[in-house]
Amino acid sequence: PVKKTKVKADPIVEPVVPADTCEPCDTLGASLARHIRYGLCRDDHEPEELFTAVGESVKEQMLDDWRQTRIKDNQYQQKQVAYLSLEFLMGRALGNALLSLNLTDEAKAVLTDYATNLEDIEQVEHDAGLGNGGLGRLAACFLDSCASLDLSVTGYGIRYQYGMFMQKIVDGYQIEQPDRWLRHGNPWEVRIAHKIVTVPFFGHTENYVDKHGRRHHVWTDTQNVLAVPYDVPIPGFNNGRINTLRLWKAEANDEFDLAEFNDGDYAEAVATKNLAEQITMVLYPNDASVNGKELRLRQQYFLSSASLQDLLARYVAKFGKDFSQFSQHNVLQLNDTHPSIAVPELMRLLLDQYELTWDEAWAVTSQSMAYTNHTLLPEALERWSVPMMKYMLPRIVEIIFEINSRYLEVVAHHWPGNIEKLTNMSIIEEGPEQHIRMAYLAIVASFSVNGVAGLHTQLLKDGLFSDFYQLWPEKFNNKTNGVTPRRWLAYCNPKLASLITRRLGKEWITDLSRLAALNAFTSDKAFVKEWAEVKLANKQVLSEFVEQECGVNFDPSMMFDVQVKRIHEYKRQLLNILHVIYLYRRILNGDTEGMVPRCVLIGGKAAPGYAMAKQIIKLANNVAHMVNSDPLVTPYLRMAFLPNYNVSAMEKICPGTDLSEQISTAGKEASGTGNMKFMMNGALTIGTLDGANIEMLEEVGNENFFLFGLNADQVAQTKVNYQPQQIIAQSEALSGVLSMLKSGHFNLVEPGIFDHIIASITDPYDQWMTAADFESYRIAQEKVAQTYLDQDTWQKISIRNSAASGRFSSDNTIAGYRDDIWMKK
Ligand code: T68
Repeated sequence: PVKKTKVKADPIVEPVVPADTCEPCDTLGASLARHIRYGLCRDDHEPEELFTAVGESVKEQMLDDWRQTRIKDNQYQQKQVAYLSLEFLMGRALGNALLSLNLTDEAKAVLTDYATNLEDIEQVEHDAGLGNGGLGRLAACFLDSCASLDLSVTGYGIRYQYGMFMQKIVDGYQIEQPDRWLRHGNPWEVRIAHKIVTVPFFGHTENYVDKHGRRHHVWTDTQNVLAVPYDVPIPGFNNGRINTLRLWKAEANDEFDLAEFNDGDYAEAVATKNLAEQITMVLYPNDASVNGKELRLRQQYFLSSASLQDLLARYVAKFGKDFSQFSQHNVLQLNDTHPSIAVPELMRLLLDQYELTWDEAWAVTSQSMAYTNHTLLPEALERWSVPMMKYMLPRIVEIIFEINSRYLEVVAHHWPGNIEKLTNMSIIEEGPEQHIRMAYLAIVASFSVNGVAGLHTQLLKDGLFSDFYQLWPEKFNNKTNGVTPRRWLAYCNPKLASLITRRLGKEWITDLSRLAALNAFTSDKAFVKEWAEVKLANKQVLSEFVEQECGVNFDPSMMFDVQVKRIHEYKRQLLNILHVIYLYRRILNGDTEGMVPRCVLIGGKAAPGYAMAKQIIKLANNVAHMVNSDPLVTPYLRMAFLPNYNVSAMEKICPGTDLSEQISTAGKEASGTGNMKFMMNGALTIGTLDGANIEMLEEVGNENFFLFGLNADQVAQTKVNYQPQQIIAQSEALSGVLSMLKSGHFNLVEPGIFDHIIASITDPYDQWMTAADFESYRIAQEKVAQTYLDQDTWQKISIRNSAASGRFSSDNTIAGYRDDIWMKK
């Protein structure tokens, strides 16, 4: 261990209490000993407590650098980025922190003194599941890349008491249970009580004109909620930067309790307290449809207001109330429209609190906001009811209407006399009840609007936002998603990482494009052999995990075919299940010629209110049951549904996967990011021309990718006169599968439960076009099998996939955000 020198305060700032008067922090080992002895307060500790002590001591190793980072960033030498997101799907922090701090070996050594090992301690950590899926995990990967690229980026989010629900499978059905992830405390967070801010709700507005003729707006009679920041350190990779993820917790302030206390109504007072604290109680588990609940809007405003007050206070401390420099020093990246209420909130703070004029406030706002869109699905576009918003946030609604009326003048000027354009582009949607179109609000106020993959951005420009693209083409840009190679290769796949490092050196960890050099080793027999051995070892680990979680035996000599992601019709887990049924029928019919033994793994959560997704889970479980219980079938085919798929499960899954299923209906998956994690870890992809699959295919080449299905244009054309019945009639395979399904083979004791699913496949209005792509999928799967039979070829393709994954490092993506959006002049 390195001996630390005394902490030196940065000379440019004077801390209130000089921190360099104390001894520097201990080594990890000494720190851990102290935490165990003096932090836990007792000897009979459970693994959870030991984990807490380890977490606390690792955090302690970051504190000096964290402080230095903060001091430096408060100088505003670099533009400050605030990444606003309702979701940060962080997963576990320990292993990642050790990797970033280069302390893994030291931690391993230290823990042997406690008759335990690092791996066991890591398993104890509860995932921070503060997100639904791709969008939340993207935010987490971005934080890692920002810190590793030495960018001053603060993540702002919500400290949900309950994260994403825990999924149990009972009789094949999904059961949701609360995720009490904070039960044993959270060693990574620090409560910063002196940075509490107050967020107003309800009340009404009054306005008056002062003696200088200026109009003032007062939002009064509000119910105020305290926003308490909990800071989480985000270490850069081996570079001394520790950024901050600031998560807000809602707490009741004491003021409004008082009246009730004085009236003696204790219970009422406590009830009000609960109401305030409800705001950050639970993450909404909908990943692809809006939940128009009032509480969700309260969460959005709470996050936006607290974060902006925090940012403005910091700015004012340095620059005073001259906001003309604000956008030079700050940028806000909105992770989808979820925090887009930050637009009118920033206007409100500047107008009402700092007394800027409208034009000044608008200049600040519109030069500092940037918006990322993550979906084209109409059901996922946020629209908030105006009456509801008026009641909850009256001042905010006034501001939105003012923004809209000024912006519609711009539209009218651009398209003179075109009333239809005004109606279509208005931020306010008319109807029996008015609604605010949050995406339009975000576009109008942002200097940058980006999609998350090439096709997705193109579809935004051509379709969903085409009017806006015509009006402001310069705002639109693409930023194809990426994933962090630290967590998704270096950490989760140590065997492959070590093999790569032995051949290429370790620079790939911060420059993933270097993986391209692996291509040179496809003709190196020893290397190919080692590559295959690593995969086999990882399959062994995954097999143990599947056995433990599902009670199904996955034989590592079989092909591991995996689809893990949220369950949604557009992602087409159904297509995958239909293919399993097809293989199953073939085996029952004795048609096993050329068949490759495979283990099919499906995992993912369904939104609790999404009935069809839940039925798909049930179908997967029932098919798995039939497949696995027939000894004539299992030599060729096995299937499992993995309960409670989450970040830490993916860390075991992607290294051990042979075939990655990315089979969404073209035009529906904005990008996908799981696809990239699999590719990095040497899985081959079977996929459609959708989202980032297109760019993956571009990188790796047609020969190394199993492409199938309609493209986005063909999907749109086919929709006009879609006749699945005809398609089914023409496919012997699909007809057979459907008749088996209809016969009740998989649901003998629960007749009728799959009728909806069956009907959806034959429905001419089936948006997801499962039947249309079945044959092409089946043929592509045949090709997968043939290729797999030739293991030498398969392993080479596997290497080429890893080698071609460099572009999908989130470092690359973040460099794009930095150059084109954040630092753009
Ligand atoms: C995903 N979106 C896209 N939304 O589906 C995926 N949460 O294609 C893309 O790769 C990823 O974002 C990152 O860009 C989501 O994950 C949500 O989770 C969501 C949607 C609505 C409300 C809350």
